[in-house]
Amino acid sequence: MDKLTLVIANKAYSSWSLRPWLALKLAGAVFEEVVIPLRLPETAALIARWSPAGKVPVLRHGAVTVWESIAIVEYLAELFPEAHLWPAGPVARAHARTICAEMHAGFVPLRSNMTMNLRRRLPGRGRSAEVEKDIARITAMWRDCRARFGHGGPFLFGAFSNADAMYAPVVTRFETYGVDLDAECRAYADAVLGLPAMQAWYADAAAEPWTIAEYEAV
Ligand SMILES: N[C@@H](CCC(=O)N[C@@H](CS)C(=O)NCC(=O)O)C(=O)O
Repeated sequence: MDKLTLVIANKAYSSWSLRPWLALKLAGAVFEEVVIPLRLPETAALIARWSPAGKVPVLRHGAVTVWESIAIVEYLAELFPEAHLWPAGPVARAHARTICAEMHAGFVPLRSNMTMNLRRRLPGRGRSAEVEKDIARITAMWRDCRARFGHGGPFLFGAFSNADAMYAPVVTRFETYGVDLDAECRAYADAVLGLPAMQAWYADAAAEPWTIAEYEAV
């Protein structure tokens, strides 16, 4: 197989980077990771070497370049069919793709008021009425997935899937901002947080030398 490189940003802050990184790890892929720290004078030029869109994550696979987290996890599902990054069966698969699209396109209040920050604990911060609506929608969605599709394991569709990769940064936000979860959602969050790959990402985030004042000022 051609060489795989995933270009990402700070592990402490970059929720979009975590998603395809986790999918790659859970697929058992061998890949090189390139971290470009955000908010430095050279950031834009470094990202431009990899993608004309000016954002990370970017996946390079030989001559192929894929950007946008959702497109990357789709590509990974094709590249690693044995990893079953989409659940089996058209109904579960359609549902998984739908909630991934909902995540990719939406939850703006949650994303902007509860920014990802793996090195902080800020219980109660950022909880506007709009954010509460996002939390209610996401936890209802998780409960629904677990009840309808989750029988084969602890994740949204039983075994780990791209849906878990897309919602992993929401799990970390609920940790950072101390969102109380019911037993079902707590068990799901714990399953995600307990993944060795998630623990490795947290450890790397803790060891990063960069601090971005804008993301610390929530
Ligand atoms: N819709 C994109 C969002 C990517 C994005 O916003 N990435 C941020 C980092 S988390 C970025 O590259 N920002 C560039 C910058 O701030 O210079 C995706 O799903 O991949």
